[in-house]
Amino acid sequence: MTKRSTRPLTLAVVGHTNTGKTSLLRTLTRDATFGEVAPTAATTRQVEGAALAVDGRTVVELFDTPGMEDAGAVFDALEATGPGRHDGPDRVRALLDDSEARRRFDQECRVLEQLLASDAALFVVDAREPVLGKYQDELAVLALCARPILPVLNFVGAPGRATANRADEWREALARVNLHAIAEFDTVAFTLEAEAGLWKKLATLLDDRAGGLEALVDERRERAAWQHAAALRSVAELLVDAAGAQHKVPIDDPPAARNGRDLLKKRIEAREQRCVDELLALYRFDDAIYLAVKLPLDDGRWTASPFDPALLADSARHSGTGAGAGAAAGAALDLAVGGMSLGAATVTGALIGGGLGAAWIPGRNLLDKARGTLRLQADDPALLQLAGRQLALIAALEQRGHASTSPVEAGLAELEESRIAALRGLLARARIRPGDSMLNNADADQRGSRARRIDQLLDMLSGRDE
Ligand SMILES: Nc1nc2c(ncn2[C@@H]2O[C@H](COP(=O)(O)OP(=O)(O)O)[C@@H](O)[C@H]2O)c(=O)[nH]1
Ligand SMILES: [Mg+2]
Repeated sequence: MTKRSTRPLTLAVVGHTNTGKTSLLRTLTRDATFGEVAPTAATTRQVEGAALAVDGRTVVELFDTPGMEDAGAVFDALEATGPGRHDGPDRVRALLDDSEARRRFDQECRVLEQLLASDAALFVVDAREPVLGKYQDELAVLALCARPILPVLNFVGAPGRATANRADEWREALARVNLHAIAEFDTVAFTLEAEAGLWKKLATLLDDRAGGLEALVDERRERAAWQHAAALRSVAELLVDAAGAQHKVPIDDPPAARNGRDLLKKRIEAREQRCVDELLALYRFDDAIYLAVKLPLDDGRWTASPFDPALLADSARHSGTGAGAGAAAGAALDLAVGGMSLGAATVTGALIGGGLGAAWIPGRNLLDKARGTLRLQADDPALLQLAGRQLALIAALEQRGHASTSPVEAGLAELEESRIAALRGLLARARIRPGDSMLNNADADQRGSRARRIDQLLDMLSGRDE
């Protein structure tokens, strides 16, 4: 039996400046704040490490290194130490021991030192670049360290979202220097499969490490499944709270009624933001440094309200709620206020549209004549809007590498018609239970009907209700 090593596998992340070495570490560690990433040259000057653990045990240690900038000159210096006289690593050590060379090749020496101290290297390539001589010089220098090297082709996009690149040219050039196991992994357009592929390729080069790397792949998969379930639960909780949320407004006072409607909107918007915050934290995109560079969700906030009329019209179209939110809510109100005073008609006219019409609640009185109040709740287009954008946000975060610095682009998730029908049914049930919404009732029983409502929505959102 081969002896399985239990000490962490140490990997030097090497390559030319700006190929995405630091970005690779960010994405593999799910840490958007690791090191410094910039489109300018030589942002990483020191060697910095990060650990990947499974069940509290470090499996892989990654070391970020400065870019090799003048590998050609380093190669010449290595030749000058006596070509063929010693084996590769001895020649590299001789160079590292030479104080003059160390001064001249400060950055390169740090890289070589780290590689000699590591079990293997991830050689990060910007696959959009042609295979220039300087990259071949780098490979020649790195090869002298006699460590397994896994080239990682970056800037390739994700399967189905490929960006223009020269991956084929690179594969050919790498094969010429006997590098046949190659990973394609874009640090920005993330997929779990590409990441698993990287670790599996590495395992082929490091036989006695296959067990630990497999455990890492499994852990990543389990974590992703767990995160997905937790994310859907956040959305289900949001929907129960938003559907049940209600606000009573006076029948005969349009300004007061509008004011009440706006308050209800604000409470639901704030509740949606809480869900956004939960999702960002869950997928570890919530760090302050990260938020400073991430924009469309402006600073982690939606730039548009779920009650934005244009968005609502869109979601009404998608969800088959008819010509528009206003029309649907209006029809329900006509039923509810039939035979009411002119005052009620004026108020409802002032309120209808913009996502907080007053959805008619079967079996209950929307209009409380005795108290002179009208109860407002979010209507279907507004709630479907909430669901659609949170689901889109989940999808966007699951395909986002932690090296991304561009805005999160999350539109509205498209739901199948049968899903929408099921969702509307569940929302209608949540709507008639205002006591289950935390927005009305901070003491809502977390294990009673609220929990059942959330579980039903969760089953529906995760497709378990079929
Ligand atoms: N679009 C895209 N940009 C990337 C990718 N990897 C890195 N970048 C960007 O490329 C630049 C250099 O990345 P960095 O990680 O600092 O490179 P390093 O010098 O090798 O550490 C930064 O602006 C990154 O945001 C990628 O896979 N796709
Ligand atoms: Mg760097």
